Amino acid sequence: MAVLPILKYPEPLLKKEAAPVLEITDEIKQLARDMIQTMYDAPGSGLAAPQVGRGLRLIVVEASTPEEVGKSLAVVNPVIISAKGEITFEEGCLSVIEYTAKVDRAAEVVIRGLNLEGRPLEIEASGRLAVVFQHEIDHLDGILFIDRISSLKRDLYRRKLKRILKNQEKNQEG
Ligand code: K1U
Ligand code: ZN
Repeated sequence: MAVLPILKYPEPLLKKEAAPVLEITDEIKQLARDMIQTMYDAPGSGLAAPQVGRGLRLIVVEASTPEEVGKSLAVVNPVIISAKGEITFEEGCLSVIEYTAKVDRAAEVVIRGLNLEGRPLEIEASGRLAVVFQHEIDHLDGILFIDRISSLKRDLYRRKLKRILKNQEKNQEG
């Protein structure tokens, strides 16, 4: 298993729509394992293949209940088949540095997809897990949580990011 580098906004690959996985090969299974390790290493509670530079419809999520810590789940070609209710949740993203913001999402979702054995999966999620699934599936459509906040907040974040990157450059120059 390997920890993969995570692409950071404004990397253009993060804005692209990902392609369906046509066959669950050993390479896809290895990618899913590496994504799980990368998610735990970050640490994060989810990860989508485009975040590690692979334009494929594959996500992993940390699906633990308080009783079961460290239970992760990989979903191939995930689709939201139903959504209801509303929740406002403070989101972060491993690809969006030094920023969190409140985002409105559906409070309960049902996700369909395939597991790594190619068997159909149906997952009912609510609360934080529902938010993480929606956030990860957005990544597959090239959507970041900062695309779901006001343009004013997004502009403020872009300015903040410019300052951060400028300072990073300065510090690297010595
Ligand atoms: O897609 C991602 O970048 C992962 C993202 C998932 C997410 C979390 C919370 C709300 C919406 C989406 C993250 O994991 S952000 C970091 C995070 O949640 C975390 C940080 C420290 C410990 C555990 C989790
Ligand atoms: Zn994210």
